[in-house]
Amino acid sequence: MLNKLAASELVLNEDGSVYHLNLLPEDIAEKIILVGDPDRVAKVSKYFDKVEVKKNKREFYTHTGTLRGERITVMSTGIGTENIDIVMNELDALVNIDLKNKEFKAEHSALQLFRMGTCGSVNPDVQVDNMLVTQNVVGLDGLMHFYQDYEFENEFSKNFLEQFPYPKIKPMLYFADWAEELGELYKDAKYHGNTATFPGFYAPQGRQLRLKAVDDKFLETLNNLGVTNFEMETSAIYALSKLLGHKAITVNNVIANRRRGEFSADHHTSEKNLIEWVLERIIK
Ligand code: R1P
Ligand code: URA
Repeated sequence: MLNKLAASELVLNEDGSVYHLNLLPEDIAEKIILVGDPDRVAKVSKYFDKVEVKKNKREFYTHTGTLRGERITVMSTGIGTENIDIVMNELDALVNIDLKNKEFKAEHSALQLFRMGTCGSVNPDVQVDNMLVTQNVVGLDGLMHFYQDYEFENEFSKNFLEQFPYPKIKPMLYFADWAEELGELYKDAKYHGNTATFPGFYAPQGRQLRLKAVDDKFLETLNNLGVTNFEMETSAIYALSKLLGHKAITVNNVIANRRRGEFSADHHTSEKNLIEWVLERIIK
């Protein structure tokens, strides 16, 4: 009885689906592509042989079907790590919790998660319209402060934490421990970078329209500490995957070079290239 979850903790819809994603266990594949933009879901699933499931609620759009005979899901997460908190916990509930009895399953199931996103580079030499796989990620968003976290340290994290000069922000670092198993998806990426994940697009990423950011030199400072690119989801995807026992990797298309002030000349074509590049490498 003790591990039976209360109705307030594991919230379900009337049809028994998980509350925000609006999905039943049979609606998802083991291989899941996560994209930020809800419009990107149909742009991905149009390559599937067939789409069997189409469901949505709020910003969470899901299509499941087959590609070259293999079952696959593509789902939008919307923007930000607070949405990733929902996506990761509800995806995990779909495979590791008996939703009818609200009890943990005895056998653990691991999902394979591929974030297919966009990012801005802060290394002047990292060029737009290329694929960047996240090797290490610096979480500057704060989500993981609310979980009992896992200890992680490598050369990059040690150097980064020793030199990080903003005392009010507490970074949490993670890394891609799945990379070696990924073959071409990992090897063929033009860049293997250190990604910083932020809780915003403007001042948190050093953008100043009418408001000033804390530091004019934010981009240079992070780049000098080894950060290659900025986005808004990967820290939570890597950390929660590790804690929940799933495998995750992020491939971002670089659409902006912040140091050179450049934006992709044709980000629609760039997005199409990203989709085709990833699909070709995750299903043979
Ligand atoms: C900001 O424009 C959004 O774009 C990036 C950021 O992480 C953030 O979600 O990723 P997506 O293109 O996957 O949404
Ligand atoms: N996504 C981000 O979060 N930042 C960028 O600069 C580009 C895409």
